[in-house]
Amino acid sequence: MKILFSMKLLVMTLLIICSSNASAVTIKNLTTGITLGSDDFEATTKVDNNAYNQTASDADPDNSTVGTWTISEDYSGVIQVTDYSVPGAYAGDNYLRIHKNSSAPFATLSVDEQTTIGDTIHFETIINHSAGASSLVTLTGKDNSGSSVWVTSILFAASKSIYYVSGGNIDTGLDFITDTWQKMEIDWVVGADTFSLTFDGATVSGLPVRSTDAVSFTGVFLRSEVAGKDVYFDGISAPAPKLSLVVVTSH
Ligand SMILES: [Ca+2]
Ligand SMILES: [Ca+2]
Repeated sequence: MKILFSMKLLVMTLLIICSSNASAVTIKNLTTGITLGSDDFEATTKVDNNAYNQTASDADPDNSTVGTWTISEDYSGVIQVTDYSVPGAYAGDNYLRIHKNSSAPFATLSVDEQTTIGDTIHFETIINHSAGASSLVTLTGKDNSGSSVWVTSILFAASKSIYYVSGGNIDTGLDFITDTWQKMEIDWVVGADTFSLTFDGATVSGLPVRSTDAVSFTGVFLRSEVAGKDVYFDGISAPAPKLSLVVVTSH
C-alpha cells in the first residue's frame, strides 16, 4: 500500500514537471513533435555584463540547445547575450539584446529544413522593446528552386501597433507594451498561404503570408528597426521547472 502510494506521488510529481516544460519550445514541428530550435541563452560561452556598447567584446549566442545561430553585425557589441540589469532577463540570468545602429544587424536561428507540406510549425519567444523601438520577426523558408523566401513577417512598430507584412504593413489589431516582456507565437503550416499570430494570449488567424512560394521552413530571423534602440528576446526555451508543491492527503 505504501509502495503504491509512493508510486502515485512520483507519477504526480513527474506529471507536474512535464506540464511545466510543455511551453519549452521556440521552434517545433507540432506534426512530428520534434523540437527544431531552442535557446534560453543561459549556456552561451560569453556574456556581456554591460549596457549597449558597440565595441564591447563579442558575446554572441553560440550554444543553443537545438538549432544554429548566425549573427550579422558590423560591430561586435551590436548583438549580444547579456545579463545587464536593464531590462533584466525574463528567465534565468541571460537574454539576447539586438541594438539597431547605422547598419541593419539581425540574428538568425536556423533549423533542419522542414519540407513536408502540411506539417505545422510553431514558433514562440518572449520579446521586449525599449521605448521607441521597433522590430521585425520573420519566419523563413525556401521556394521550389531552393531560394530563400520570407514566409511570415511581424512588424512591431514604434507606435506600439503590431503589423503583418504582406504587400505592405497591415495592422493586426494587436498592440504591444514597451519595456515589458510579452509572449509572441506564430503558427504556420508548411505550404499554406496564411498563418496565425498569438500575442500575449490573443490570437489572430488567417493572416496572409509574405511569400506564397515557400514549400519548406528553415528558421527565424530577428531584427531591430529603429536606430539607437534595443529589442530583447528571452524565454526561447522554458526556465528550469519550478518546484511544485504536491499536497497529498491520506485517509
Ligand atoms: Ca556580438
Ligand atoms: Ca534566459
